[in-house]
Amino acid sequence: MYYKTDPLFPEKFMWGASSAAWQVEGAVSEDGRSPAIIDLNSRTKKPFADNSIAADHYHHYKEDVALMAECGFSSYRFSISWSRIIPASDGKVNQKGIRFYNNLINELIAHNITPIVTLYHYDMPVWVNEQLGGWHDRRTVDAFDAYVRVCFKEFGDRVKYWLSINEQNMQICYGNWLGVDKGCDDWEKDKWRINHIINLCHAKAVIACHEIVKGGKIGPVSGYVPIYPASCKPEDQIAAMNAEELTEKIWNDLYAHGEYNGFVQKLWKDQDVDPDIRPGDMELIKKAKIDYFALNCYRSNVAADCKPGDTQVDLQFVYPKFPGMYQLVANPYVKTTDWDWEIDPIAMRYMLRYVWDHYRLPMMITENGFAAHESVTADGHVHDQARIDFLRDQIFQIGQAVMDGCDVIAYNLWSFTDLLSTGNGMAKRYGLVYINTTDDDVLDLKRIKKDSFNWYSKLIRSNGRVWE
Ligand code: BGP
Repeated sequence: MYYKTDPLFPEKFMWGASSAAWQVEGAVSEDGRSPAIIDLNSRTKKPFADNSIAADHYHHYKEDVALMAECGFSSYRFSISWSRIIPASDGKVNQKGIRFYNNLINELIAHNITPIVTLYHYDMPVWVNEQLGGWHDRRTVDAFDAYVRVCFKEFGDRVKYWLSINEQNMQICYGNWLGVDKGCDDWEKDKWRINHIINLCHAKAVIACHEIVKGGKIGPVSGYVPIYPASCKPEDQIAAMNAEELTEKIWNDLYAHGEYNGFVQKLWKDQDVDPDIRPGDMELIKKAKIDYFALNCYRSNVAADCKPGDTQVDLQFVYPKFPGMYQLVANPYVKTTDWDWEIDPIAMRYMLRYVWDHYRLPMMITENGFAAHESVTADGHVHDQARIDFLRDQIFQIGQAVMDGCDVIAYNLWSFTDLLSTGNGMAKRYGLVYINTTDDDVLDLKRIKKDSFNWYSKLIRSNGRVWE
């Protein structure tokens, strides 16, 4: 529907930005933190920088929070590093890790910024992997439960918005890229056992949050890439539905309804997969009632029919084929970023409508943003008009979705400062604030407000009314 007026955002809408511990903090070996698998993974991404320094937020958190306040933030979504809190298999809590997050949370609250905390954002501690078998072994569920209970007890008096696991769907869909497939003989089958163990961890976190945190709310974080059919050919529509199931819906149905849906159960039967569901598991999952969906959305995809037996020729990463299910194809109607990500603001409205229609739960945007190669110009500024254009169009569509009737409670863009990209180092910059560092040289890590900082500040201080 086309509206006659500009969008109106709810009165208490939360505006802010998002980060993940391993991508922003640095200080990987300081104050008792032990290594995470993603640290090792990031070291294999040369010529990009690894995560040992990143944006050095660990040492700059006060300055960063002051800048957030200057911008007018009402929320900040960040993650806790598991191995900073529990660095070893003896399960002892690292007080220096607790102190860091206490300081950060207190600093945020002192500036009227609501903390939204992710418990797990890709950073499996090495000790959990080596000594418990990581996602392959159910002992990890207990270790995770112990970790999240520490977080709820230590921080739950001040943190009321919690997120369980970041992009479980992406961890399964891109297991190789994120290093989740380590130790698997047959990933296509093993991934469903791993997925089940992650589901148990998610359920434990939801249950423990409701038990321990007074007034606490919690939900999963879905990595969401809306999928359009390539044409009105009926086969393309079914292909798009298959893609939706295999990349998002299987997970979201489980979070919302506490059950594996019929599609995935058929798939397991067809492919002879045993996800190793044991007595009591589904009762636990059913008990874990989420309060909202957190959604990460950057772009969209297009799916077309793909016959069984159709084989991949090239472009496996960008346009993969899943014979008998779907294939991804290019969208001629949208432009792309420097990294070939579709620039599609309407995907945001589509996603919110879709998730609202299916689950009727409040939603918060926990990631959305524009990456570019950037540098400081001769005048000492970073002029990022392309990011402003991107954000304006995306946020406008969120407003449209709100007018459509969707219950959206927060928008946290990715990212406040530049930080380490999952796969493209410091070269892929997302921030409203430039960090003076490169993949080759750490430089002075100075914070420089980009033009988008000022634009976003005006928008959020007017609760989404001033767009210029
Ligand atoms: C999301 C992840 C983030 C972040 C973002 C951007 O999927 O949750 O951790 O990295 O994607 O991705 P990238 O850094 O690869 O551009």
